[in-house]
Amino acid sequence: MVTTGAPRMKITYATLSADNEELQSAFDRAVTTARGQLGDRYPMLIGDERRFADDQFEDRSPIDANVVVSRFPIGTAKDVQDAIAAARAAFSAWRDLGWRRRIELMRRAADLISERQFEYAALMAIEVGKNRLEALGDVEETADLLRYYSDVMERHQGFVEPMGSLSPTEHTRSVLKPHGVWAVISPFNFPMALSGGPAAGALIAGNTVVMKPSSDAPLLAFKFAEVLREVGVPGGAVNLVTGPGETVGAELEHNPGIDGLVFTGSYEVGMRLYSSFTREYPRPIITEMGGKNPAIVTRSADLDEAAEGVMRSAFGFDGQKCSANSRVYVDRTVARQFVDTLVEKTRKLAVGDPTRRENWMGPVINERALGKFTEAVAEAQHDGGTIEVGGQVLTGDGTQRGFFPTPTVVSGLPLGHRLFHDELFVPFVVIGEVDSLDEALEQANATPYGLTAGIFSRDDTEVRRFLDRIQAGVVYVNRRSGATTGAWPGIQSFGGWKGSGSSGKNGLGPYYVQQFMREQSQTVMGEEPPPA
Ligand code: UN1
Repeated sequence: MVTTGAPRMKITYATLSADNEELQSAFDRAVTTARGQLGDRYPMLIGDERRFADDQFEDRSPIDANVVVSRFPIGTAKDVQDAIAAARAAFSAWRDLGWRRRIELMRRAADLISERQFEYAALMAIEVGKNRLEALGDVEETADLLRYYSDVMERHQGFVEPMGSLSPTEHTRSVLKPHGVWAVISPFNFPMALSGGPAAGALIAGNTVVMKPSSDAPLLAFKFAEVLREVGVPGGAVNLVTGPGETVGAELEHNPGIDGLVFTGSYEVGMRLYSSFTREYPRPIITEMGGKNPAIVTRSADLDEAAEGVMRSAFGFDGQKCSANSRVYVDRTVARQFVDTLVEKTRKLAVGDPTRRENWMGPVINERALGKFTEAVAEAQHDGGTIEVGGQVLTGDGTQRGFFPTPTVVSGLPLGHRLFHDELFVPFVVIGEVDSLDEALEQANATPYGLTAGIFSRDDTEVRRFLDRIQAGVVYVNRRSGATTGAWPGIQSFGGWKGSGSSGKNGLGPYYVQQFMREQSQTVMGEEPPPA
């Protein structure tokens, strides 16, 4: 087991470097072990059944498209229906187990995930192309999500709140109760945290779940579901189906046996789900969608800090985070110096096989993503932009078997250009020059998105103005470790305003678990209050 002797150093997205040799060699060992498991067949999890299928799809590595990471069933509508039936059958027992017992199981699962951090991170690095710190962070974030949501449930003692009384014989309380069965549809970019976190929120609240991970990254969601079963979460409480959105996703969207849906992914899919899921009656749906996250650099900024923060958030995991920084509004008087510093830092980034210690950036997830990158570069050039650095696709040393863009900084495009507004999900950042903070804020807010945003300024009045005016659910001031990225459970809650998210309540934060419950007001007449 690779976890034996693995160092216990907490790795978050803000961990800047790990020159801990013990950690590095533990990760190298884990990669070797992970390679031995590549190509394995996995089942769907439906009730207590492990359901294999003859029709399978291959989950291939973006580092080398010849490498099959895992094989999963191409699920059918019938598989989804069976999973929903299993989840419905398991619901009342899971609810009646009580929140104390549920969080006990979740905390045990969290510890198991932390123990296996290296094993899971190595698989993830190969599956989606994350570097080691990002992959280790994703796994540990998942464990902390379980812990944090458990803590919230505990702090509120299961959300039973005594209310006022209009007479001595009237006793009222407000109780939050689970809905039933939730679908959890998750993306490739945080394969464990974005499948495990939402599933944990639903489960801790007392719901049962049917998970459907991205076909680009089903393996870590599967590992998560397996851990839950291992610690004793009953089979029917956590189900997992795999396969295409058009069939498997569509069944989850339309089946009336689903009581709530939590989705993380693109704006287009999220908006479609948002309206179709509530067509019959208002079932709860939580959507976390995209971002076109701005950073503002004022003339008072520490430019080295700003360039470092932008570089990390624009290019970390190749810009494939919905929190990624993809546009910068910089005061004209410091623009040249800022861009030069950013370019200098960007040139130093090593791109290549991200399972290797020396590479900070790996591939984008698939050929389509690479196509988006090359199109954006061509469009920027065509429309008069300057490619300050990057704009290339690597081809040597085996990289031609994967999808490796170079980190790209573009200046000189008009502020109204599409590349300032459309989310690309690739390592591509556009720089716009502005004359004032107000102009920067106006531009920053002029998109349908409102997920994350950052400012670099040493002027308190500017900072206050930014905090007052910026339209985003997660904001950062002078953050060298990431201008717009790197939220951590219980530290920064994470969610979007406007077109970036539907609920106005963030994940990773104190108001998340409650969204998986509905309120009941209970008034009981009598001399004595009713038993708890
Ligand atoms: C996402 O990319 O969908 O703050 C969300 C961050 C991460 C974002 C994850 N926690 O950078």
